[in-house]
Amino acid sequence: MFQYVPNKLTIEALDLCLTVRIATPWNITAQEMAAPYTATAKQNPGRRAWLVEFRHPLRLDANNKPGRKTRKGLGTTDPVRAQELTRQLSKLLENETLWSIGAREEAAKLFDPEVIDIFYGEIEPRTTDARAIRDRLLPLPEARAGYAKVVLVGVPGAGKTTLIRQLLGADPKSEAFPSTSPNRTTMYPSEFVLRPGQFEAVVTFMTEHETRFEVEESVSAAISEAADQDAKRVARAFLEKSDLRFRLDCILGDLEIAQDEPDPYADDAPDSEHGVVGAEVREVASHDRQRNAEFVRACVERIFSIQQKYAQPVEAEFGSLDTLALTDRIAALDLIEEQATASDEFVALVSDILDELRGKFEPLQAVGRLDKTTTGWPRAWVMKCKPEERKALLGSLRYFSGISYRWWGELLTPLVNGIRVQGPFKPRWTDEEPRLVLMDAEGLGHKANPSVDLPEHTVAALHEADVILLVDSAKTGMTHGAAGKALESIANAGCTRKLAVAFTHMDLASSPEFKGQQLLDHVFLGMRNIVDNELAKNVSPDATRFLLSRLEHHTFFLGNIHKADAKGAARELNRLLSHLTAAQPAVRRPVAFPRYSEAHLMLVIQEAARDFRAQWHGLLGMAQDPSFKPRAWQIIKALTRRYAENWGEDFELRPTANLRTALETAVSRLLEAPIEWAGEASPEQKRDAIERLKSIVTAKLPELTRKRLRERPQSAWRDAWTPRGIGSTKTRNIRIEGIFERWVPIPNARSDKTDIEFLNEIEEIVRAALKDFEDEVAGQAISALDTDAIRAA
Ligand SMILES: Nc1nc2c(ncn2[C@@H]2O[C@H](COP(=O)(O)OP(=O)(O)OP(=O)(O)O)[C@@H](O)[C@H]2O)c(=O)[nH]1
Ligand SMILES: [Mg+2]
Repeated sequence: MFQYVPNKLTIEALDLCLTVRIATPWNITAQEMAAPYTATAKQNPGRRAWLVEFRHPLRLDANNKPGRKTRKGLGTTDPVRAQELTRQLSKLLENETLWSIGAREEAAKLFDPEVIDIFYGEIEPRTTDARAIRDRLLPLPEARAGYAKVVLVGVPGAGKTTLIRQLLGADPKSEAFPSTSPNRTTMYPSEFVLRPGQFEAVVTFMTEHETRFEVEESVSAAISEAADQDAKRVARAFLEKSDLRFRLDCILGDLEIAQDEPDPYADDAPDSEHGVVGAEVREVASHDRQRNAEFVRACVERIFSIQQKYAQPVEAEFGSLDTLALTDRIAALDLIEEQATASDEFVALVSDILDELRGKFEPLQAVGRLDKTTTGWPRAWVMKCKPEERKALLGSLRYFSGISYRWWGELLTPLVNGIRVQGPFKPRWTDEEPRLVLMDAEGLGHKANPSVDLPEHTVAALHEADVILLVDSAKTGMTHGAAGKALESIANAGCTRKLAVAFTHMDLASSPEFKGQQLLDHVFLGMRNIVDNELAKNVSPDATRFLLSRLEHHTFFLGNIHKADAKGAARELNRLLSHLTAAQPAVRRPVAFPRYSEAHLMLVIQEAARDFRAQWHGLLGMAQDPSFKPRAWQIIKALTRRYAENWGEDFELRPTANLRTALETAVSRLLEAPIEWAGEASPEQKRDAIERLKSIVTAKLPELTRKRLRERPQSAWRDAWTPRGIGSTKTRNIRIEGIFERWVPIPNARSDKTDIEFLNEIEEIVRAALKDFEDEVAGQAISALDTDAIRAA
């Protein structure tokens, strides 16, 4: 039987406890585990849609055993069809030879597509294929056709989306699209194409599998909160995830119906009524609000009852939660959560919530076209319309991008993972019809960690862009840590030549001391100081000079852009527009190539590995580091689950991004310091060569870090996730440190094979880039010789 040992357990004793605990009565029994896999058709109470419940042999449960309980929609309301699909799934579950992703094609010959989606959808590698869906349904115009691609980056609230509204000519009052607000607003990639012709839009959604993961996390966070019997706090934990990203309240509505609640997100609520094509959108009707609130209340009640049921045996074992010391209370809550989340009641509640979410897509059947999976989960929403139907289109799109409280209970924003809109958009302050692709994304930095490293998709966007427009508010003037970090990443990625900066909020920045040109100089000087302090130290003085000289000509000062007429900003907006539309990348031919020292490479990698490891020693609480404070055990645990199950990087802790950034800094430092040059080159040509090399090498680093820290150690992440109960936090941290020790070793004189392998992988990338570059220079020289020979002939 499980022995309760207060505090100070040794790790070995802990592992023993965990093993014994697995046999406690509230875990899955041996009989259950041995039972053959089978599927059962079900319906959630009060719903017509059929579901199927089964244990998935390839998914691990909380005890790291195969057979996670899974409940998925069958995409039908017909009982006969539901029974037939369930019978087929049972057949698949009987046949062990089909239990692998490689057997999918074989299985597809034997079973209906729904069955294949249900079984294999749970184990498919998770890719960020939403962009691919958008590219397929509405491809971006090519650069050849004269479309420059502008990527906007900046901290939340900088004014990126407000500037996009200006470029689209979207009226802030009557159209209010895309959504803006003083809070964190844009949450997913949004692409806008200014192109003559019809309006077209594609919205892509999270998969059912991803949505279930988010809902599970929300319900499980609420279960942890439920110990204190405070319904409001439980509802908050359930409806608002701590990162404010997956907000169930937007979709489900709130617990309480506050008709006159002041709207905290005022900017996206247009003044006038708006409509969707063929239907009218109004505020959520009061009977709908009532129904939504009842649903949320029922969920909260079910969360309390699950918590109570599973708290009982744990409290009987440990003593009442109120009386436990902090570490024991944490361990007890962890155990309760584990038992609760493995229970039938939990699976049923999550499934019910997913049914409710699925129902929220129903009104959209009337407008546009919903592209669905075989089991009926929406994959994308597509709409085309004439130029004169613009208002209606933008009205419909607000379902997917709005956050206004007025529409809580009907919005789908948290389920969206990308939007692309194309059409004859045009700013009000010009007669031109610009051709542009504008790419907006989530603000940089995280609520809990403002100086967080850039996510992988942002780095990919930097490489893809023709112009990188760093937007910042003149009120704060780049003082936010993430803005400086972005500048540094741009310089390290060799993308300085694409950089431009737009300061917004100039209307709020003026003061009696600073007006007119003085104000512009003041704002520019603020940025200059940051660049001087940060970049000169972290990149190189030469790279810093280059970046500043670039910004002297490519900084734009904008104010009042939240107003339709953007009073006073027209001239500067036009200057910015000309810069964006003219931004086709110049083709630069290399004429000389740099040489580097291998010893230097070894030193910069050593430094990068040391920085990364020190950062994580701090985050895991293994060493004191004022810049990287220890993170809560729940956050570390959530991270291990994300890596163990291969979920995306949208989380406040991102080891892969940290390693990638450390390596970017390292290779940038190396490439900035050649020991010699082969061939004659001017300072500008040398600068070009270094920028090119940095761009080629850093573009390869995301793959390297993903493989090292996610793919290869995936089972080790699972081992780090599984510990539960007393002392598990320490065990988990030790296991994570073990992963880093193995995959990010600090090379030294006693380095072994695995350390050398790490060095070699990076060296290989640098070497390949240098070789290609050298070949290109040689090719140039040969073609020059040929030209001379032709001339001579
Ligand atoms: N006074 C004034 N307000 C502005 C200006 N530009 C933007 N704003 C306001 O600043 C707030 C933030 O603007 P957003 O465009 O939503 O900021 P964002 O950079 O897209 O932020 P995220 O989506 O959270 O990353 C909004 O309330 C805008 O109305 C400006 O030039 N002057
Ligand atoms: Mg925004």
